[in-house]
Amino acid sequence: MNSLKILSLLALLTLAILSGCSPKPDIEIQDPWLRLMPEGVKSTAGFVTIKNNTNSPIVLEDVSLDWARHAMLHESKVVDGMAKMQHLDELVIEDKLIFQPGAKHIMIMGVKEPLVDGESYNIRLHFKDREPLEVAFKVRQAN
Ligand SMILES: [Cu+2]
Repeated sequence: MNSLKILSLLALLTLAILSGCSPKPDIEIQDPWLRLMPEGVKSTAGFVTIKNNTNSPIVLEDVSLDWARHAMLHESKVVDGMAKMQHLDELVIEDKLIFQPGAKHIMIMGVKEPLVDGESYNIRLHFKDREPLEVAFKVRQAN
């Protein structure tokens, strides 16, 4: 092995080590998805896990999108045996925030065009004192 090869190997190794140690993003997005609804249904819900990698709370204040009339933060609850949905003003994320079926979700109403299975649609997450984060949510069947 000549010295040039050794040098380039060393460079690659350094790069691998450096990238492995690069800091995590403040806000980590995991598995964003949208529930595929039957034809003709104009509302749906989005689900995602948002991880806070900082040492201080991050506040999710609102959600917005262009492909439906309205999006908001909701929570499903059973009150006196009845399933109800409640609007949430803002959500404080200490460690992580999980949106999932039957619990907190991004409520989407007035979908303009039918959503296509497997396609992605953007939703902006609005955090307090931060730039909005545009996230691609992928349509799939709820199981
Ligand atoms: Cu809802």
